[in-house]
This record gives sequence, C-alpha cells and structure tokens, in this order.
Amino acid sequence: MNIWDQTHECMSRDELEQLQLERLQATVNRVYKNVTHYRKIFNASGIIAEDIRSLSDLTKLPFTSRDDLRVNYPYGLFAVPLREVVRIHSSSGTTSKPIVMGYTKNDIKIWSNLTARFMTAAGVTHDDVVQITFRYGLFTGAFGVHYGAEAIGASVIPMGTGNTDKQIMIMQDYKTTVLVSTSSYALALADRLEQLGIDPKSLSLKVGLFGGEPWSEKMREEIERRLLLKATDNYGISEIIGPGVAGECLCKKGMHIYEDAFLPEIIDPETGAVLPAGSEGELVLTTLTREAFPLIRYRTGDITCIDYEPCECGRTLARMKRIRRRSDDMLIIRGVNVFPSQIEEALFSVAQGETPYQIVIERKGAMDHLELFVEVTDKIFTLELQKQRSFLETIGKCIASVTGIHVDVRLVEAKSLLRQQGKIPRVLDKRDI
Ligand code: DLL
Repeated sequence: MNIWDQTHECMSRDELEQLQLERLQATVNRVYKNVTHYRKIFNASGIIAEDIRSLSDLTKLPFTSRDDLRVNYPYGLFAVPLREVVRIHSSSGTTSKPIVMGYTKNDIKIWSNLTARFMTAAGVTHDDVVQITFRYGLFTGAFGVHYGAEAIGASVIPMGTGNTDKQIMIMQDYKTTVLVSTSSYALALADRLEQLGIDPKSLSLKVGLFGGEPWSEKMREEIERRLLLKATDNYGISEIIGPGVAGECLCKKGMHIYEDAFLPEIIDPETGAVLPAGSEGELVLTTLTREAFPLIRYRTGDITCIDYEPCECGRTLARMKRIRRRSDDMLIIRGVNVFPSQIEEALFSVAQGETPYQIVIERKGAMDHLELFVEVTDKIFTLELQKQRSFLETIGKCIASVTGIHVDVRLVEAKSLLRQQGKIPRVLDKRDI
C-alpha cells in the first residue's frame, strides 16, 4: 500500500488548524482527567481545559521538561491504566534512570502510519526490501520504522546494529533497496564496501532513510555519491513517539512535520517566549493523538526553524530544517543519546568521589568515538598498576551499562587537562560533520 495520506498531508491551513484545535482540546481534557502531574500544575495555575479555545491559547499551558519525565519515573505520566499499554520503550535520561514511554494499541497503529508516511514521502513502496540497521530493543528507532515498512507492504529485514560484513552480505544477496540507518553508519558501510572492493553499482540500493543524529548536506552528498541512493532525513524523539515526527520528501527541502499528530512551536530556549514563524529556536511539541503518553508542550532541546510555505511535492505540512545543535548538553554518539551527567555519575561512583575529568568526542573514519580522560589523583596514583587497570575497566563497564556506549577511559597526569578560568570544560566535541 502506498501511504500518502493526502487528507492530512495536503489540508488547507484553516482545516488543519481546526483539526489541531479539536485534538488539542481532547488531549488537554485527557491529561487533566488522567495524569496527576498535569492536573496539579493546571490547578496551581488556575487553568481549566475550557480555557483552550484557540491554538494561540496553547501558550497558557506549561512546558513539560525532561525533568518532569524523570520525576514521574516510571509510569507517572501515563494517561491510561497499564493494562491498556501494549508496548513500552525507553530512552536515556539525564541520570542513570531512563525515561519510560508507553503505547496503546491505537498509538502503535498511528505510529506505524506516521513512519509509513515519511517512508512513502521518500519513495518507499511495497516493492522495496528494507534493511533496518537500528538497534531492536528499548530504543524506538528500529520498531518504529519496522512497523511503518510493514504497513507499506515492503519486505523488512530486521538486521539490528553492527556486524557490518554481514549487513553487506545480506544487502547483496537479499537485494536490499532501502537502507535505514544513522547517516554515520551509512558512511561506515561505504568505507567497508570500498575496503572489500565491492562496487556499489552491484547493489540494489535506491533510498536511504537517515535519522536519529545530526548530519549535514556535505554528508548527504557523500552518502549519495558513494552508495548510489537518494538520501533523506527523518526526525523523531522517543518521548514524543520515536521516528515518525517529521521526514523529508524527495524535494529534500526540510522535513515535513506531521502536524495532524504533533503541534510544533519554536521558542527562545532562554526565556521560553514563543518566537514568530521562521525564527530559529528550540522545538516544542505537543502530541495530538497519543493515548498512553500524551505530552503538553514538550521541550525537545533541538534547535531548528520551521517553514510554513507549502512544498513542491504538494504537501502543505510545515517543514523543519536540519537539526544541527541542541539547547542542552545532550550528546548523540552513534545515534545514542548520552548526557555528560551520566558519565560523571558513573565515574564518581567508581572513584568514590569527585575526580577531575574531560570527555573528548571525535569522529574517527565515519564513526563517533568517545574518550574519557581522568586525571590521576593521589588515591589513584597509589594503586598498583593492575588495580589501576581494573579501575579504568570498571569505569568503562559502568558507563557502558548506563549509556549503552563504549568509552575509552584513560588516565592522564594530574593538572594536565587544560583549564579555562580554572575549570576543565566537561566536554570537548571535536566532530566536524
Ligand atoms: O533517535 C528517534 C529516531 C530514531 C528518529 C530513528 C529517527 C530515526 P531518541 O533516541 O529519543 O529518538 O533521540 C532523539 O535525536 O531529540 C535529536 O536531538 C536527535 N535526532 C533525531 N533525529 C534527528 C535528525 C530517536 N534527523 C534525539 N537530525 C532528538 C538530527 C536528530 N538530530
């Protein structure tokens, strides 16, 4: 089935806004009734659901932050009883505790439709063979796209991450036409193909769906040239749904936001003020159809701007620009979200106290590489060599178990990390993407 939902994707602004208002009112009602967190803050600021008479009344509602999700861990923000939840995913939080998201049966149906929509916009049809190289598990990426591809009727290869040689063998033998991955992994695949002397012309790749991490036009040009496919960008965030919030059509002029399901705003990240259309700022999203996990004015931390001009493809949905920055200190390492505070927490717990350190990120070849430099303290210095080694290994394991990523931990001389105004910058991100 070709899922171009023309009813929702080509609506006039007036019709769309009417639909958004109806869905917003229903969502506000639902969270007031079913979610203690929202009831409390609405009551405290004297807001009642009937106050939302137009879309501009949205600004009367408070923002929801990642911290609100943390405080309500695990199920505090669910708007339905657990027995109606058919799926649970989670994402990295600022501390060792993750953030938990629930989906009802209907949420999964809507989610599949949304991912099917961005895949269709990028040219995927039921004739395609879709190789998914995201991690299957608590991460929303793989399952979200998987269900969308099945909804289209494409043949899905649920590969999961890693094992690049096997990915390539399957790509050759099963005649994969659509690659679903992070942009950096697409380049890693291109590198390996080159090493193996495999001509990309011998593959059947047609479309690449890349999301989950920032990338650039320069990378797009390189991926298209080396893998001989059309590379498109798609955006999502686990708290809101996962992939399927926005995606590019083949005009490649920004990602269409599925505004019938998510109401976007752009705010000044410092003041919280809503900025006029076209300004750059932090993306704030309100879910309009979520049953299990509705969020009001969720601060995504992603810096972008929105273009409301209709697109040449016929879709009237607004388009968001590539995300290149965040308003907070969240890092994305090979598509995995990592907070410096998680690394610090793990380090200090193993070191049993504060220890000077610095996180350095580089892109080696196509892939991100994270190193943690720890300055030797008297306590560490007095350890035997063997114990020092196992100390570093324990830190690495502890960080891996919390964040899911591999970190090289290295000891450096005391006072050797460069200070700025007496302080070591916590993160040195040397990536140039
Ligand atoms: O990465 C969901 C996803 C999976 C989207 C697969 C697309 C494909 P999280 O792990 O919660 O969810 O990470 C969300 O990743 O706030 C952005 O900072 C970043 N991000 C996602 N897509 C893009 C993109 C998934 N296309 C966080 N460009 C978001 C730049 C992106 N950054």
